[in-house]
Amino acid sequence: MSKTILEFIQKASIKGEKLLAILLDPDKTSLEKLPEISSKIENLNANFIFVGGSFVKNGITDLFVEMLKKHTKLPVILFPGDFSQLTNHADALLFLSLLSGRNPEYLIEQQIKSVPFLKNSALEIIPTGYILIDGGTNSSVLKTSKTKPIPQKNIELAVDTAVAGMYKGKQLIYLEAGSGAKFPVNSQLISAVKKHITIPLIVGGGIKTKEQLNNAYKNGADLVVIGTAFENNPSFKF
Ligand code: 1GP
Repeated sequence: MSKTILEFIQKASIKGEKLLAILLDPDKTSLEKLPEISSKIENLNANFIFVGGSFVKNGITDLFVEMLKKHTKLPVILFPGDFSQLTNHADALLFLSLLSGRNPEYLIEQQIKSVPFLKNSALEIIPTGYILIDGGTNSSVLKTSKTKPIPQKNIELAVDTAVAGMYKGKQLIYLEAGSGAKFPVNSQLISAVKKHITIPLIVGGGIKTKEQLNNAYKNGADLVVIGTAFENNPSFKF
């Protein structure tokens, strides 16, 4: 048995077992629907529920996760757009640094602002290097962070950014094409990054079909995150 969520992801990555997370945005998911949504997520054999978004209204994540936990046994992992989205009702937190950007607010300021909360919290904190790749849309990460994504073609820069993240001590690397991306992160980029890191790789943004999901897995994603496709059609089968 893994003691922590990070350990569970690390072991799966070593064994080549592929993991799935469904992302719920508290701003777009009504509390009344949580029982139905939770059972649909469990039917998809997802491993985790991620909760977060770029523009979530202040304070609603706490109640959202508290209610969600009443309806699911799956671990809930916070994937916050900012420090106001922290809650002790979750199991773990992706402690994100936006390594592709050059905005200090998302490299270190938000992280410092989260400390007064985290100092008194039992949340598992998972240091995560977050890398925004151009998904062909003005994603909300791009708008909020006011940073430029790495072009899909610039594989070398994506690899070097991921490796720098690993050297800095990140435990996970997250390649993000942005929610609702037109194009998910391409195969060559995923496999090049995977080849150069020894920590687990998360891939998300714009994955809408089973084929795209399997493609991300085949090229080295250990954990894939799906938000919009599930939001638009919770009965969708991956
Ligand atoms: C998680 O932002 C993504 O990495 C989710 O993207 O909403 O496009 O699935 P989608």
